[in-house]
Amino acid sequence: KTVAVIGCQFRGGQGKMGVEQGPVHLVNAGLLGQIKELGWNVRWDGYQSYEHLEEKITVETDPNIGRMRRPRLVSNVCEEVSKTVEQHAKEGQFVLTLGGDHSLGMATIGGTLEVYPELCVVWVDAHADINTPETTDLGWLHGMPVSFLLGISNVPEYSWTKGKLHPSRIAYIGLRDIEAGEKATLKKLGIKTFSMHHVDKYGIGGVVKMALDAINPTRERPIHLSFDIDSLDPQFAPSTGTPVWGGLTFREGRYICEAVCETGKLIAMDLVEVNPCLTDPASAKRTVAAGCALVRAALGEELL
Ligand code: DIR
Ligand code: MN
Ligand code: MN
Ligand code: MN
Repeated sequence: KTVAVIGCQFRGGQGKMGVEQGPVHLVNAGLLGQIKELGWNVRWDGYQSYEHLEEKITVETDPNIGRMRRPRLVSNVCEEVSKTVEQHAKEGQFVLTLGGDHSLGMATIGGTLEVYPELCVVWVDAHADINTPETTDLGWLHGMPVSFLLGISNVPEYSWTKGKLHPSRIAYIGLRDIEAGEKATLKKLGIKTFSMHHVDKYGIGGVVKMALDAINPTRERPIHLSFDIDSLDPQFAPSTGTPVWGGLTFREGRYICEAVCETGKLIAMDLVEVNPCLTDPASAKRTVAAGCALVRAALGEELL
């Protein structure tokens, strides 16, 4: 068993410096060695820097499309990442993408969907990331990837996103900061959403079971886990661009990874929005350590 690890040094889907440093910090914390110790062959795909695109696509050549900021840059980077992910998945490798911001979700899931059309998605996040160019408030693409995966955002520059994900094949866990337009979209499409309220009410074990029962009732479908570190409460993951109080405990976050791994159907994971530059070093270190532990759990680390 081989895991391809892609270090996506990309921050263009949001406005804060430093999220592009997430992969370096995760790797420097020993993540690749930790994965090897779990018995995986690691195919490190390297740090993917997008400077060649950043140079070509400047703020001047990339004006807003509607409210979308840096739309061409994000599209070009994500299209490239999508091909990389697809290639690794095609070769039968587990694909681990280290972000970078969550606009990358349209790339990673777009890539795995090409290889696994029956795919379902567990999206762990404080946010639903389902804004469209019409509903987005701030215009950053990291709040919009799911809308492109579902095909409800139609922008010519994003025609490579095929919109093949069916709304019944995605479930959210950890939600607590959703905009009005997003709420309307989630409701209209009947998407399975488990907010922190549900985590409190049913416990994380119940929530993960209900989520999988909804999107993967016979557990036959391959699963892509897209994990935004801001799903964790800021006390466990302070170093992220948009922290929101009242989040998952470290154990709840890790339980999701353990339970999804236990299905034996997990074929890809994204760990995104780790921004080690936003806090003091100790808080950054804590956030990175939490991220490494989540990945290990998803890749089969058992506590006992
Ligand atoms: C907000 C924030 N809903 C947006 N989204 C974030 O920009 O659309 N996602 N931070 O992770
Ligand atoms: Mn490669
Ligand atoms: Mn997100
Ligand atoms: Mn988020």
